[in-house]
Amino acid sequence: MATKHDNNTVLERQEQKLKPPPMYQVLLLNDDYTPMEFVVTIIQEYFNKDRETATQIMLKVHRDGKGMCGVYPKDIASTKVELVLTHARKAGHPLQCVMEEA
Ligand code: TYC
Repeated sequence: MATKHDNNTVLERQEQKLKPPPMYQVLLLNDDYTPMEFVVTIIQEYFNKDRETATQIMLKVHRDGKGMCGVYPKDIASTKVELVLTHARKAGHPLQCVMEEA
């Protein structure tokens, strides 16, 4: 669309080029050592899931090797990964948490 200005110049309106920000999935990965109960509480605490949903996600990770806990903008996803890893290491568990573009 074009807009006529007072001084007779005509400015073509800029195309809208802004895309919505990319979103990131946060995934937990399976391992043989982290206790199931610990993973369930991590999912409840950091991904705001109720106990039943957290248990389903944990079991999916246990069965399939990985599972999605949530989808967030980049900085929030990255903060969740760091918080989960810090909590797991402090507790002495090798739990792995990663993010990937959705
Ligand atoms: N496989 C683990 C066990 O049998 C449980 C587990 C589930 C570990 C999910 C990590 O992300 C994980 N104790």
